[in-house]
Amino acid sequence: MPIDLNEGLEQEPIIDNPIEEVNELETETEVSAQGLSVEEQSDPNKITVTVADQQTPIIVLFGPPSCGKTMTLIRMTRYLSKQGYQVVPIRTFRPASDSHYKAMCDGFDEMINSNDAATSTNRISFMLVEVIRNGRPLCQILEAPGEYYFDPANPNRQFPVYVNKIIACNNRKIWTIFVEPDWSDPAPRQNYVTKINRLKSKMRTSDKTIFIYNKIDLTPLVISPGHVYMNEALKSVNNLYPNIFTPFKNQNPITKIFKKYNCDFVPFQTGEFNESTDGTTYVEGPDEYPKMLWNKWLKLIQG
Ligand SMILES: Nc1nc2c(ncn2[C@@H]2O[C@H](COP(=O)(O)OP(=O)(O)OP(=O)(O)O)[C@@H](O)[C@H]2O)c(=O)[nH]1
Ligand SMILES: [Mg+2]
Repeated sequence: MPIDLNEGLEQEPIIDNPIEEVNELETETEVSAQGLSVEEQSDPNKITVTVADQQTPIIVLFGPPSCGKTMTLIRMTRYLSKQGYQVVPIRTFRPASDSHYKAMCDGFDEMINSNDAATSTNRISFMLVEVIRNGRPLCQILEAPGEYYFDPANPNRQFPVYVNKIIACNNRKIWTIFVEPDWSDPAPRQNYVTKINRLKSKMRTSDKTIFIYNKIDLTPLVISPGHVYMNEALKSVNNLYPNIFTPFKNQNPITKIFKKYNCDFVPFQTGEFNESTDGTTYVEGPDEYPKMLWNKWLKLIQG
């Protein structure tokens, strides 16, 4: 896989966003912490979603519970807002009766800017947002509970209907597949690789895949903020998740000579998480990481 070590690594001043207090959102007794109704919670096949815009590519944040999908949405939203993009929740994604989703949309900006990471990730649990520049939507980003993509306790579970609906919709997809430095037991990682294999067989040829190595701060691979030993990072993922890149091998007899894999790879850090008696405080990580990811996404969005 060709990797340019210097790509996206130019230094930029890091300016912290002002931290705003979050207004308490109303919690409805009939919805779970994930914003699902009791019926949806007990049977995920009952989860209903609507993708109204069937043109704009969808970036799917795909990964197991706790790998950092919600924090990535938060980090990318903060970064893109600073760069002059608008990141806006898509209100039609969930049924109008879902008051939790409406509250998430209403409180989105406050949640994004909260330094109370734990609260934010509990509240942003299942959302479709769009990234807009000069009035034009560039992409949609889907953030959903990890257990419906891969549940380590139930690794053979089929994708629920709504995931299959997203897979089948006409929009081009940028599959952003999360990996992380350490799950101590290798079995779930192997099962996750199997799940990715299954996902790959459902992807269209126009879809793109990028592996995101989140929590890179927990590895010894960081040279300086945003600057990572890339070949070692790739090797480390391949060691932790044997054969994870195999389904993405380039089969074209000509192009495979200079492009071994049909996927991309990026290291990432959403931020620093400090435990205190008041809970977890979130301080966003270096801008170099969201900059690198956004550049890769843009390239994949454009084809
Ligand atoms: N060290 C480190 N920890 C991280 C990073 N990103 C996320 N975390 C930790 O991982 C936890 C889970 O992150 P989330 O974004 O909520 O994970 P998720 O993938 O949305 O999880 P589910 O919603 O359960 O599927 C956070 O509360 C942090 O403790 C990172 O870049 N570095
Ligand atoms: Mg989440």
